[in-house]
Amino acid sequence: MRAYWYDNKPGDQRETHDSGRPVTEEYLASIGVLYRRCPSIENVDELARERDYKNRDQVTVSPEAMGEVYEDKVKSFFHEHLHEDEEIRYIVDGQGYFDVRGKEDEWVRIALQKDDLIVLPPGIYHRFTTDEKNYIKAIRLFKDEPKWTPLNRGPEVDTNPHRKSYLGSYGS
Ligand code: KMT
Ligand code: NI
Repeated sequence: MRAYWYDNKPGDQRETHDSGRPVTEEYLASIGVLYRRCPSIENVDELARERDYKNRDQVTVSPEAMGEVYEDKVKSFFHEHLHEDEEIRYIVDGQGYFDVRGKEDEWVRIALQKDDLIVLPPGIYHRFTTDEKNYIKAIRLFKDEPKWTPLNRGPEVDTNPHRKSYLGSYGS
């Protein structure tokens, strides 16, 4: 895992967009984003037990796995959104970027690779993209039924109770 402030320069979302300014794991924790390196699936099982997760699935995001819808999928993952549930992702293979909003509403880019696990709290605005290698395999964990409906950023979602509760816990 490597985190840094996004450079906001034009160019494909899959480029690194590294401003050269690093972001620490402590900063991520202060906005409710938890990082764990899990060299073994048992580490993931343990965390799932602790947090009462009962289900999971595995997805591969790549042109080979998705065919002609790949480019559209990658664009749709990159729309800024939030969820009413926690989002946990464990990278099994390949790599990709999760961008999350920092306290001043600036993008933090979190580069994840094999064995990296990330917990995004409910209500945090974020987006996802593959990198220039166009390949990631990840396990998605969920508590019961998947409630992954992405709620795209806008005035209505800004006043969603889960958004307000997030800002109450982690807002500046
Ligand atoms: C997400 O939350 O955007 C995704 O599930 C993308 C695929 S998981 C790497
Ligand atoms: Ni999401």
